[in-house]
Amino acid sequence: MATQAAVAYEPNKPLVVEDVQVAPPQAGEVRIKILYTALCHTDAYTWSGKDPEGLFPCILGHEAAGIVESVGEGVTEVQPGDHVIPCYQAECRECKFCKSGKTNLCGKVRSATGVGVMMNDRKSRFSVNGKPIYHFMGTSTFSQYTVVHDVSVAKIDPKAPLEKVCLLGCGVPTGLGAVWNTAKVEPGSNVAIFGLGTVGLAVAEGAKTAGATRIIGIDIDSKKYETAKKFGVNEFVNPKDHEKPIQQVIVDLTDGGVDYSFECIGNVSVMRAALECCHKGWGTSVIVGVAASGQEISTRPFQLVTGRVWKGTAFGGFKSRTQVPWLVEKYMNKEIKVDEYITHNMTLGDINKAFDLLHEGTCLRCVLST
Ligand code: NAD
Ligand code: AHE
Ligand code: ZN
Repeated sequence: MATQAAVAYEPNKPLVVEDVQVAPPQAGEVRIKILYTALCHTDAYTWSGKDPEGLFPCILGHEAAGIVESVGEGVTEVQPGDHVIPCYQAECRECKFCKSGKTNLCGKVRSATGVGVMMNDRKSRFSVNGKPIYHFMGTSTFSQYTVVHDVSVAKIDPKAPLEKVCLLGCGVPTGLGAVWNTAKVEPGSNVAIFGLGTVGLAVAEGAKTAGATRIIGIDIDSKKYETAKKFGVNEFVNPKDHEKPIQQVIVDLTDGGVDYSFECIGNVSVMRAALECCHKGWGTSVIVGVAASGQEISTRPFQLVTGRVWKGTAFGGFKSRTQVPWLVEKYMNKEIKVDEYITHNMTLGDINKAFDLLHEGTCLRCVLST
């Protein structure tokens, strides 16, 4: 079928919204009519050319919701008409990873999603004038139709508003899960959050619901504090207001360091600061931000010898097909925020303007209708 999609032909060159051919789903695949897609900073990161897995031309996008249009042979868990959220972190329930009970990472299709193709024939389902266009993260949601693996589709309550719950495809679950699943923050803890974008705010919300007492937001943009208060941040530090390194500022503020810290920016120097502001003996720091190709983290090993723990999280540790529907129910029951992260609404045709907005301090999530 011919459909409108935003194609990234080269790093940083404006996306071209044009007619793209989308092939029918093959065995184990699902074609989805995407109705709403949000933009995440990871899309901007790959578009910038700094993602070692970034391939061009491609169709970016991974935070979306839609309706199943058709399914390939052997697909049993969804059917046309089902309301779904595509999941960049698959869940096959059969591989070594899924069965381990130790991780939400899935091994079934990752070797294909990392190189922009589908597992079956290692080819793309997208083309323009007969030339293939790469998939992205196994989702490619900046398109009116996309094809994904069946293990990458979460079927959700059809009553859920797709223009809101599309956010449950990435940023909000990542922040909540970083707290609930990866760090496992306990009541009474003190927490430091570096970076108060959508992911950092969702960490704050997760920390508040987990019963954290002090929730310290750290951002180089002081305007972020006002919004962050609504998500649970109750103290704020702008590193630019201090001469001392930010880790020292936080250690001094918290009688030796925080119980948990979260890096939600993608900056390796901040990752170090986030680890080093943790309390000796037990403080745990979780890396959430995605850092550019070639970047590396460092610290004195003594930081770990003396009991600090360094961790990372992908999609907040949530098992996608099982837990995204559960998160949708939590939203429907008003137990988690979603609407509050949506600051802008636009259309797919305005996607380049939406990316400009993403780099402005006032934009959390911009939802595009396709
Ligand atoms: P964002 O750009 O909206 O937020 C980043 C915030 O960090 C901004 O408020 C900015 O002012 C602040 N900031 C920048 N430099 C800073 C510094 N040196 N010190 C303190 N604050 C600073 O981004 P987002 O959408 O919230 O995403 C955050 C990161 O999380 C990105 O790297 C994104 O790629 C990543 N991410 C990871 C996962 C995952 O599964 N691990 C999922 C989603 C997003
Ligand atoms: N290709 C990138 C990987 C970036 C990355 O770490 N992605 C996160 C999700 S970010 C969503 O906004 C993730 O889930 N990683 C685990 C995985 O399997 O990709 C790079 O830098 O190489
Ligand atoms: Zn994302």
